[in-house]
Amino acid sequence: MASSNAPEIVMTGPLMAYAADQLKERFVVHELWKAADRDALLREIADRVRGVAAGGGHNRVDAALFDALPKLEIVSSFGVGYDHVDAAEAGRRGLIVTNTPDVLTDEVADLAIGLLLATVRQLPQVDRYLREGKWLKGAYPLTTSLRKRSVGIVGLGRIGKAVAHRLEAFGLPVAYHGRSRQADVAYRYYPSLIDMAADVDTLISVAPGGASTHHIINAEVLKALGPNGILVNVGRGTVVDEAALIKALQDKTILSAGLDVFEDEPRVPADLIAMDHVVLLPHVGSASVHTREQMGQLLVDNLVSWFEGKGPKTPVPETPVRDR
Ligand code: NAP
Ligand code: 8YV
Repeated sequence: MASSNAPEIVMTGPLMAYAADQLKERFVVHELWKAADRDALLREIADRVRGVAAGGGHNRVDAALFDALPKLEIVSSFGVGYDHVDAAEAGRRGLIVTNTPDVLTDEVADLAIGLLLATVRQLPQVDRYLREGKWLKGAYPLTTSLRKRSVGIVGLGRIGKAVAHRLEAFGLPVAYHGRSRQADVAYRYYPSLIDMAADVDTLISVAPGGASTHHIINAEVLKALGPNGILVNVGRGTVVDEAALIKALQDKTILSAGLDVFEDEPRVPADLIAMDHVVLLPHVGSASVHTREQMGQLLVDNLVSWFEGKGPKTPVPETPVRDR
């Protein structure tokens, strides 16, 4: 339990106990989502709250919250993606926003490869086949293969590069699409996503959410990917036009998809759930105890460092660091 003169912060939603308990040791914590009258709580604490701990992607941190908390200095967000935080608006107001990069990179890259293999070799379907006793009546039909595939990565950032590195070990050619060519990699760069989709048969999206990536994987891109095409998405659901993807899967415009992220989580379209030729995961890219604890620790460390006057540890680019 923090002393009564500790800095006051707001938690916008539940966080894992590993992080929440540390916050309560160090700060006076107001749990916004538990308030019977959210606006009344915000009015009561407005002159005292200097920090926000934002957990998960469902509670937006935007101008309305900044207006309600005029003494706010820093938003520490859980996760590397921070599309639930209006970081541009925070930057305009001189507020710091931090996220949790790097500590989850390998975990999410591992999951992306697992999801790719599960999709190509139909691992969940094969498991169901055995459990349903069908092996006793005959072998599972032959599947498609990773052999001879070529992969285009959408968003070759920290996680995208870790995925590419793993794909090299599998002997697969890798290309990438992003807004700019990267000097430190030898993979083929495509300024045009549709051109890349036409040249590969496997797309792996690790791009962030937000306006600039909204629905960039659309009907035209899926058509270019073609009938042997596989889409794996571990970035954000909003990057893919989900309705166009469902149609492309129904019409066999592409072969299959492995999805860890969706447009309206945790709601997943019934049309996707009804399909047996896709693999669907409930946004578990970083969801190991090890990695979630590292992320929780970094969320805490950013707040502690800031309130000790040492600056934020991992500020996002939209919010230039300033002294308190
Ligand atoms: P990062 O290092 O910032 O990489 C993001 C990449 O996306 C960059 O290479 C960037 O390249 C590219 N990009 C940004 N805007 C783009 C646009 N409009 N069009 C095309 N490419 C664009 O981030 P990271 O650490 O690799 O994380 C990537 C994302 O993965 C996160 O933002 C999050 O949404 C997602 N994620 C998901 C899970 C999960 O559980 N499934 C876990 C962690 C992260 P350019 O700047 O050259 O365009
Ligand atoms: C988290 C993620 O599960 O880091 C991200 O961007 O998508 C995941 O690691 C998510 O942010 C927590 O809700």
